[in-house]
Formats: sequence, structure tokens, C-alpha cells
Amino acid sequence: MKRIKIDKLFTEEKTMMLAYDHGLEHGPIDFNADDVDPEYVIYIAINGGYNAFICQKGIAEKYHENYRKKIPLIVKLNGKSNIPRIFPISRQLCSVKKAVDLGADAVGYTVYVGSPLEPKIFEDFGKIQEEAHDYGLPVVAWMYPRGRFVSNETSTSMLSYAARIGLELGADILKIKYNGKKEEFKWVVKCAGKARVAVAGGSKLPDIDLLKRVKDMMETGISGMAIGRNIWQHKNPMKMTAAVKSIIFEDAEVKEAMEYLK
Ligand code: FBP
Repeated sequence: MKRIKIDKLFTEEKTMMLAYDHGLEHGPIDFNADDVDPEYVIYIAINGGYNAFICQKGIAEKYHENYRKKIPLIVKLNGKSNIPRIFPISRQLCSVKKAVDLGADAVGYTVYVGSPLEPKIFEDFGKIQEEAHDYGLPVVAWMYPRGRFVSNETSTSMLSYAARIGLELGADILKIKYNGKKEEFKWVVKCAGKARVAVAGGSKLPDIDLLKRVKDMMETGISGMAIGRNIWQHKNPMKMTAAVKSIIFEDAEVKEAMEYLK
């Protein structure tokens, strides 16, 4: 088996990645006059010292291309808008080869656990996982329980099942939502086994609430975050980046992290 080059996405086994695929997933409703510009967010990713920038191929082609050597890239291979609210499924929009041509250091793929279309989703994921590994690329899986068979998308039992599925399907990094239950979430991380867990940030929170959440999450054994809106929607993204990083990489207390926001 080819060696999977995962270390580039981590600093001493911890990570903080910047996600920017929201234009497709949510639409411009997530953006303001600054962060609607991909250059603005790439600037944050590079100058904030993120471990990777995550985007769809269109942004990678038109914007990241000039920064190839400056920040690792994760190309999201599938995606969908939130307009047709039918069965949760996110189809492949970019090939693994195209991601490699764009300079990707890893590929990303959303898996809707529990969707009525789950068999198709798993089958498709299986293919891209093998292709990516043939190139030595790690696979980041957004493991999101969703659909009418899922009564609670963030229950510990659902999240732990999603984490385990991610491990068993061969994902290297699992992007999972945090449910705010620190003790229970340790079980989610345990179920992920050797797959590393990076938690999503969620919608924008007040500063103190976000930092408390990050502190709690880091105490569950996760490797870090793949965060988006809480950074680039912030009025001072670089300060918020420094605050979150201090907790992830230096184990800072919330009070110490708050100092970066002054
Ligand atoms: P945030 O940190 O902004 O929550 O981003 C995480 C993320 O997974 C994005 O990568 C993605 O666009 C979005 O959330 C999808 O969230 P949902 O499927 O819940 O709308």
C-alpha cells in the first residue's frame, strides 16, 4: 500500500484547517462584503498559519492556484446546494485526478450517514477513497448523519456511529460536528480509532462561547478543527485565529486565549 502523506496537514499531531466551501453548501447568505472574496479567506489561511485550506475545485482553480506552495490544499470532491431539499446526497463534482492536478494535499468528501441513499453514498466514497490512496492522498470525510431516518443528527449514538463508519470506510480524517457533551464525545473520538477527528466550527458564536467550546472539544481527544464561519465571519479573523490556535496547539486556557482578542 502506498504511504498516505497525512503529516503535512498536522503540526505535532494537531491541526487547524480553514473551510471555505460554504458558497456552494449554503449560498452567499453566509458571506459579507469581505469574506465573499476568496482572496480574503486565502489570505487568512496563509497568514494565520493554517494547516490547510479547504475549497471546491472552482475556487482552487481560480484563486488558490497562485498560492500553491504557500498553504496545503484540500479539494472537496463532492458538494450540493441547500435548495432542493430532497434526499441527502452529495454527488462527486471533481475527480481525484483533477484534485491532484490542482495541487491537492488531500481530498474531502461528505458522507450523509443514514440517508435513504446511503448505499450509493458509501459505494461512491469507496471508489474515491481507493483512488486517493493510490495517489498517497489522505481522505477527509465529512461524516454527517442526515435524513428522515436520523432523528437527532448530533446525538452521541449517531455521531459515534458516523465516526465508526468513517473509520471502517477508510477515511483518514473525520470531520464531525461537536454536540457540546464533552464526556460523551470522548466515546465518539474513541470510535474513530486511528482515523483522526477534526471538528467543524458551526455557525458564528460569541467569542467566549467559541473558545470555551474549543477548549472542551480539545479535551475529548480530537486532533483539532476544520473551522470556517467562526473565523472568516469574525471582525478580526487573525486575532480569532491566534486565540483558537493557542488552545489547539499550546493547550492555553480560555482566559489566556481571550487575551489574543484584545
Ligand atoms: P463551519 O465551521 O463554518 O461550520 O464549516 C463546516 C462545514 O462542514 C463546511 O465545510 C460546510 O460547508 C458546512 O459546514 C456544511 O454544514 P451543513 O451541512 O450543516 O449545512
